[in-house]
Amino acid sequence: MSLEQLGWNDEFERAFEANYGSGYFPARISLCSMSLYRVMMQDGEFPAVPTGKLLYGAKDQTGLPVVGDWVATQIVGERDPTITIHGVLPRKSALCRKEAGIRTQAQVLAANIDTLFLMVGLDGNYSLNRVERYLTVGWNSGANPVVLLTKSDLRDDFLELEKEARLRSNHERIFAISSVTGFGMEALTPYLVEGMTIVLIGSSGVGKSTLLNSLAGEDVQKVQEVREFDSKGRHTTTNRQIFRLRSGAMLIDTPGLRELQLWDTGDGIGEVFEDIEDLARNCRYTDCQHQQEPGCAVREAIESGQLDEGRIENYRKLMRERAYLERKRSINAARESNRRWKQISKEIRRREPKWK
Ligand SMILES: Nc1nc2c(ncn2[C@@H]2O[C@H](COP(=O)(O)OP(=O)(O)OP(=O)(O)O)[C@@H](O)[C@H]2O)c(=O)[nH]1
Ligand SMILES: [Mg+2]
Ligand SMILES: [Zn+2]
Repeated sequence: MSLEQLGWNDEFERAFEANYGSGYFPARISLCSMSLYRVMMQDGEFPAVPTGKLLYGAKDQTGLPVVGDWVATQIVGERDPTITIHGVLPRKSALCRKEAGIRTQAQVLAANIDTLFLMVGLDGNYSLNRVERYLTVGWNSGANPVVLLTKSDLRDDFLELEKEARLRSNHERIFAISSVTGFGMEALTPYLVEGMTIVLIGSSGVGKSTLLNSLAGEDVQKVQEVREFDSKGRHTTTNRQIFRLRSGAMLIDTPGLRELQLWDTGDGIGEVFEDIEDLARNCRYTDCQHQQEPGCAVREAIESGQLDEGRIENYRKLMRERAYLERKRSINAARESNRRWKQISKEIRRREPKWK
């Protein structure tokens, strides 16, 4: 298999070039499960281990290899050769979220992806707010976000819901599909092209592994029934893994997410809520909160029925989340610079000549 078929391009080649002389080979991470890795290279797929230097030298979590990453590897040992991972090449795209829980840390879910399949189930848990949230996070990844409304066979109004979602989130690439009846699958064909990488994102039970199996034409991943009473999944998939389809496209199956919180403070919100931001330019006050202020163009649009009330509420919620995240990050940054300063002053004191 050629590296191009695995997604290699000129940009990666340029970034890697200097390494060839020193006995390193490029490879792509195909499986990431706790600290267990597998890599794909010209000769096939093999287990690989990151060096201690890479694991403990990384400045934070985001420096560690994730599924989809291109890495510099070496083959060590004669009789029982092992592949070691020495470094991660700059990513052309990365899906990042705020790590689940209370810590303010980025978590990279997958790297070097061309297309995101952001999956939202049309069953019991369906929510338009989730579609907007996923799109907001997705826009910041650098990959092309496509929303799949799954399990369209479970309700009759799926076409209306598809239309409503497209309208409300200002996004055309939203498709209702069913892995059971095959409905809507042709919409995915343009993305399933040789050398392209697509990642499946969504909560547990939404049907990520089922879609993968259906596109692969065989059962490559285990799937499990969702809980009857609330449509929640059972966290069946536990690692992130690349599967190559017959078309040559690479599909990354991932474990279900409990939450997809914003991380990048890029302009994902502006992309999804462009209409609101356009309207806001006509508000009388530049810092208008669109609550009760006079001359508020956003409220006017809601009152005239031009803008959905739920949409503005979700917009506010995501903006609050972003502001919170920015505050937390600047506190963290201040702490870090404090810590470094203390270290430096300690060092200076240590070096100061002792006169007495
Ligand atoms: N009716 C219907 N059921 C579906 C569809 N796609 C998946 N399912 C069912 O949903 C359940 C969960 O599917 P999975 O593919 O395991 O879900 P997942 O997103 O991989 O879940 P995790 O691995 O836990 O993150 C299974 O019982 C599937 O048969 C669909 O299009 N229609
Ligand atoms: Mg799964
Ligand atoms: Zn306003």
